[in-house]
Formats: sequence, C-alpha cells, structure tokens
Amino acid sequence: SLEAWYMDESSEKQKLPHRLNPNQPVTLTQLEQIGVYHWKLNADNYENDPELQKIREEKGYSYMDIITIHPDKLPDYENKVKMFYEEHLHLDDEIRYILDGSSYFDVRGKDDRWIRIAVSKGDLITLPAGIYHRFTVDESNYTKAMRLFVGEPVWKAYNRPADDFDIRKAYVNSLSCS
Ligand code: KMT
Ligand code: NI
Repeated sequence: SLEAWYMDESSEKQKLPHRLNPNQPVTLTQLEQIGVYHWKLNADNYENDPELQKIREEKGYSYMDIITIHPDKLPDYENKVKMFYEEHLHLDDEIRYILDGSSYFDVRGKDDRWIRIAVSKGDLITLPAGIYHRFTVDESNYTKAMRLFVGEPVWKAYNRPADDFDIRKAYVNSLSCS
C-alpha cells in the first residue's frame, strides 16, 4: 500500500531514496503508532469523489487547495524544495492528498531516526501536529497535491528545535502512552 523505510544518515542528494542496505522497511502499523495515517483513493476522480467527501466531512477538512511542485509551475522552485526539506513541525496536522507525481515525506520515528515515506498518485497522508518532519520531491521533480486543513489554514512551520510548544509536548506524550 504505502512504502516506507528507515533512511541512511547521508544528508546529500535529498531526492534520492536513501535506503539502508539491506533495506529496513517500516510498516503501516508502525506509522500509525507515531500518528501517521493513510488512505488510498482514486485520484482520477478527485473532483467528484464520494470517498474523499466522506473523509473530509468526518475529519472536518473544510479547506483545500492544490499545489503543483514542478520547476515550470512553482515560482522559486529550487529554494522552495530546499525549504520544504528543513526539519520542522506545525501546530496542526499536515494533510496531503497526492493527485499526480510522486515524492517523499520524512518523519522522525520513536527513536528519532528518519523514516522516509514514498507517496504517489492516490495517497492521502496525514502527519500529526507536533511531529518533526520534512518533504522532498524525488528525482521526477513533480508532485501535484491537494492540501487539506481543518478550518482556516495555518502554514507556519517551526524548524527544529521546537520542543517547548505544548503541541510538541502532547505529541511526545502520546508516544510514550502507546
Ligand atoms: C509542505 O508542507 O512541506 C508542503 O506543502 C510541501 C508540498 S505538499 C506535497
Ligand atoms: Ni510540514
């Protein structure tokens, strides 16, 4: 369904897969334990999809917009790709529905190691408020994604270290209790 793996320690060439050798997979269950959830939807039908509507209604995802990450479509592409890759957290969940292309979300596991999550067309992924994470396109340099939000969107990112926020403390607490 969704492929994820522990990353090697190299900080170069962010768009490469950075698998360990041998590969060390991370399961969907392990992702759920750190608060990362996933749905697979039919992205060809995103404009009129009852399954997406149901998720949006149940979760209260009232806001949505669409971002195209591609050198010809996104102004200041290279700088933005670098910026998305800075380790950060948000005070709210990050909810992304990949409509086309492919890319990686990296999240910190319980042991603070990087987990790389490969997403592509049809993947709806949610990262919990307070989790340290980052994003990068892969070598295809192309991702079209729907950004969803509960109410008015707040895009503010706090780069690590951001350990003093209540939401960060609550997130860390939620890990030790599960
Ligand atoms: C983010 O929050 O890092 C982004 O919006 C990146 C693009 S969304 C696929
Ligand atoms: Ni983010």
